Amino acid sequence: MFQSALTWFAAGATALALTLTPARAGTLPAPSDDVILTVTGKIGNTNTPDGAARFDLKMLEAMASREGTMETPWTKGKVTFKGPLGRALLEAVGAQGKTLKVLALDDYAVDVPVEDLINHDVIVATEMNGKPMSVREKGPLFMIYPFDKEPGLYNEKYFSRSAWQIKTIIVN
Ligand SMILES: Nc1nc2c(c(=O)[nH]1)N[C@H]1C(S)=C(S)[C@@H](COP(=O)(O)O)O[C@H]1N2
Ligand SMILES: [Mo]
Repeated sequence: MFQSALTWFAAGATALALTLTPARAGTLPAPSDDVILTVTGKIGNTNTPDGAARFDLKMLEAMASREGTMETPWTKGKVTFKGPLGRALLEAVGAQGKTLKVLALDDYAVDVPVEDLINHDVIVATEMNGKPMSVREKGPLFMIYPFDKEPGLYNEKYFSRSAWQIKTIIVN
């Protein structure tokens, strides 16, 4: 029993290490424009003296990204979301934790397992239908699960993790 739990844990840790390739410490450039996302907590790469990783829109747009056309509970008809893969963001900050506390401008907060971003092509959407989202349109950043590719994610569990108006992510 103890043995198998250990083996299971070791296998999980290995899978995590293999899938996430953190950028090397110190390789995160400083933002040159308005900061729209701050990442803190268990991260290896920072770009401000207070130990945070801060991103402007250009920095997020430069990351490995995905675009998907899908229906969501919050939009009318099919819409196309585009943005950096959550995985790419985790790698950029050198994330070392297991859970993300995602905080929004409206003070909504939700815990998102790091595994979600490893196992699914979750994006931190910066665009809807080819345009940035205003705060009124649930921007500037909206956590979008790949409902187009994985219809099994279309349920309340993942809806609640689909935070909009994201401003801060704490890696715990
Ligand atoms: N920023 C922000 N994101 C959010 C929420 C919110 O209140 N604020 N509600 C969450 C919850 S609990 C769910 S189930 C879904 C859908 O919320 P809705 O049904 O109120 O639209 O969005 C999630 N994302
Ligand atoms: Mo909810």
